[in-house]
Amino acid sequence: MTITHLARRLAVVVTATALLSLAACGDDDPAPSETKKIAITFDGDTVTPNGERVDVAVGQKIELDITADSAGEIHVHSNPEQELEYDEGSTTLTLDPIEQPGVVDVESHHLEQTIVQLEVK
Ligand SMILES: [Cu+2]
Repeated sequence: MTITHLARRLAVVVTATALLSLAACGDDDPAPSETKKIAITFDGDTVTPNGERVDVAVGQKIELDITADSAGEIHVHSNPEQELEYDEGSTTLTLDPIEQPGVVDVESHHLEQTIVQLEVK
């Protein structure tokens, strides 16, 4: 076998591998195993982000990394709804995965503000 033949064989193997990995990421994939992390900061009467849209996959693990100047509560308008308390300082909250596509508001009722809108699809 000449060097050229060897290179060609190698190219065929590489192409086949690339096609295989492409085929493995179709649209019917289960929820990404990667956790969606959303950083949220409460400071006085303000919260950041403030009404921003965030894409998440159905069933994806969602984590809220909260920094707050005082303790409070977050309301998630999923079905069923979720209420999550956080402390002053840093708190990491894990949401129950959302299994229905749609837009889910994440709010602070105390501030009467929408923190993020989860676009679940
Ligand atoms: Cu609410």
